[in-house]
Order: sequence, then structure tokens, then C-alpha cells
Amino acid sequence: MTVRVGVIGTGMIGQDHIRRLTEVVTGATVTAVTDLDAARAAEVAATVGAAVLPDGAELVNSPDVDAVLVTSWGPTHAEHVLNAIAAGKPVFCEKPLATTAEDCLRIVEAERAHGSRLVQVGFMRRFDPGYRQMKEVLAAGTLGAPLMVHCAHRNPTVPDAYHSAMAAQDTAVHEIDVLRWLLDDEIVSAQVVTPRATSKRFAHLKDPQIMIFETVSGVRIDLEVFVNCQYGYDIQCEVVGEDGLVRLPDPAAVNVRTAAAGHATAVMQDWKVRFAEAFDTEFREWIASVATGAEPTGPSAWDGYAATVITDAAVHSLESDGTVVSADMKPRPAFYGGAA
Ligand code: NAD
Ligand code: ISE
Repeated sequence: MTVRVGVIGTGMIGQDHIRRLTEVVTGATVTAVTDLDAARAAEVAATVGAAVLPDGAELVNSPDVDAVLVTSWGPTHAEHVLNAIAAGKPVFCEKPLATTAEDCLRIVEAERAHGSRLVQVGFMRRFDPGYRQMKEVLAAGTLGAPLMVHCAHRNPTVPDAYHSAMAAQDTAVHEIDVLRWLLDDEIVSAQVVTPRATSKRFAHLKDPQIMIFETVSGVRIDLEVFVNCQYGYDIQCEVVGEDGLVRLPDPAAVNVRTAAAGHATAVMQDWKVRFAEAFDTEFREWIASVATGAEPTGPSAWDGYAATVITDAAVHSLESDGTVVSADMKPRPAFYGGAA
């Protein structure tokens, strides 16, 4: 079966995922798109022979759409995801699932009422080969119990529109999701402190930020978020256990030796390139689940809810001078693998 995907939001990542669905993944076609910017939607639709529909609701309910991809702005995600659940259609929603915990819970409740999983959230790091190898090592128990995690998330620069809360909401949210999954543990509190600010930032931005998370089992995670580091896009992660440690590999890259540069290995500049393989695998697995009528196995609506609660706690801490803020989550329902 070829899965007919409808795409809501044909901006930067929407276009990249449309390319992925039509040129990389087999078994998918993009039949419909919509965007608030009708000219942009028409331009993108023409490249893949899709129909342009007037809005998200019409796209979700189109008989030519089997599954929905939401790549619009974050505050609009909840409406589109709820429409897809109401139509009983699988929906892949880019992060965040919703910008408030209340909206995430409405999605969780709607999906539970539907009775089977329809929602997958776009936390692509779970599909990265390096993180998957780390997960295997941790699951094998080779390191003993994990005790500490040291991470860095560095972007070369960010635009003026990027504000201090986005360090948690837009950037650290990837570590928040992947570490909950890697450790198979829940984050219970967040604290954000700010070292000396870089002069290379826009004046309104607190950059860098150091985030400290604690999990139910007591693991401490420290995460440096530095979004004007200048030198590249650099993602580091090291889990230290009782008997050893496991570190995320840098993507393979040649080492060049010259008199001028010494030993040199290029540093990636762009998250789209760094996680290209992860995005491809994420969509291959999602389309395979839709094609076979299976529930998606990627990040769930519950994971989307948890990430929003934890990022809210981090923003609260940042705005209250680094106090430790607890991440107050509802009990995880059995539907999502919990005991409640
Ligand atoms: P963008 O601004 O480039 O594109 C968003 C598009 O959605 C725009 O064309 C806008 O007109 C359209 N849009 C907004 N609301 C709409 C609505 N209700 N109906 C139809 N169209 C609508 O943004 P982007 O950078 O592509 O980001 C989109 C989403 O993807 C965001 O939620 C962002 O957080 C997420 N994202 C995820 C990753 C990742 O690493 N997984 C990376 C970048 C962006
Ligand atoms: C962006 O939205 C992403 O998702 C990238 O992965 C992240 O590195 C960047 O900081 C965000 O702004």
C-alpha cells in the first residue's frame, strides 16, 4: 500500500520532510498540502503534484489523505492533531506536540478515547544510529546503573527571534526526550543557571544556559545549551555508570592533515545535516507502521506531554533565578506503558 500523506505547513522542515517522503522513503506519496501562505503551498505542491487545500481541517478530512504530517508553527499543532484523531487518521506531529501541558493532555485523552495509538511526535534523535547504540549498551547493563549524564547542545548562531525560553522549548527539548528514552527513567525536576553571557548573542538572549535535571532514580543530567557558539553544530552526550561510560559518537568524517591546518576534521554546521539519517529512519519507520496498520512505535503523545511539562519547569527555573522546579506530571496511564 502506498501511504497518501497530507502535509500541514510547507515551511522549512515541511519542505524537507516532503522531499524525504517523496525521494527517500518508499511507500509514501504526498497528495495534499496546506499553508497559511497559499503561494508557498502552491509552489511546494507543484514540485510533487499534490493538491493545495484551504486549511488543516479540510486536509485532515480529505478522502485522498491516509495520514497527516503536521509541520506548522507549534501553537497550531494541537488543533491539527486533535482533528486527525477525530478522523481516526495516523498523525506525525513535529515537536512540540503542543505548547501547553493542558493541550498535550487533551490530545492524550482524545487518543485514549480512540482506543489505539495514532500520534507520533517528531523527536528524531531516538532514530539516530549513535543514540541507538548507546541505548543498546545501557539496556545490556554493561555499565551498571547510570549515575550521571553530561551533555552539550551547541548551535553556531540563532536569529534575533530566538528568545531565552527557547533554549529549553526549542533546543534542550531534544535532550529531554532522548534522555528519558535512553535512561528509561522520568525527569522529576529542572534547574537552569546562566554563566557569563557570550558577547556574540542578541542582547535579549540568555546564552549560554546550564540545565540540570534529576530523574526518579536520582540520575543527574547536566546540559550546556549554547546557541551562539560560532564554531558549529555540536551535540555531545556521555552517560556515566557504576562500571564505565558510553559516549555518543561524532558522525564519521575524514581527518585531513596539512601544514596550514594541522590535523583537521570539519565540524558540522547544521542540525539538518547532523540528524539527516535520523530523520530518514524516523520517516521510514513511521510510514512502515502506517502502511501495515500497526501502531507507531516512535515517541508517543505521552512523550510529547512529558517533554512539555519538563520544558515548562526549565523555563520556570530560568525565570526564577535558578530555583529547582519540579516537573509535575500526571501519572502515566497504562495505555502509554505506565502503571496508572
Ligand atoms: P517555518 O516557519 O519555516 O514553517 C512553518 C510553516 O507553517 C509556515 O509556512 C507557516 O505559514 C505555516 N503555518 C503555520 N500555521 C499554520 C496553520 N495553522 N495551517 C497551515 N500552515 C500553517 O517553521 P519550521 O522551522 O519549518 O518549523 C515548523 C515546526 O517544526 C515547528 O514546530 C518546529 O519546532 C519544528 N521543527 C522541528 C525540528 C526538529 O529538529 N525535529 C527542527 C526544526 C523545526
Ligand atoms: C531547532 O528547532 C531544532 O530542532 C534543532 O535540532 C536544534 O538544534 C535547534 O537549537 C532548534 O532551534
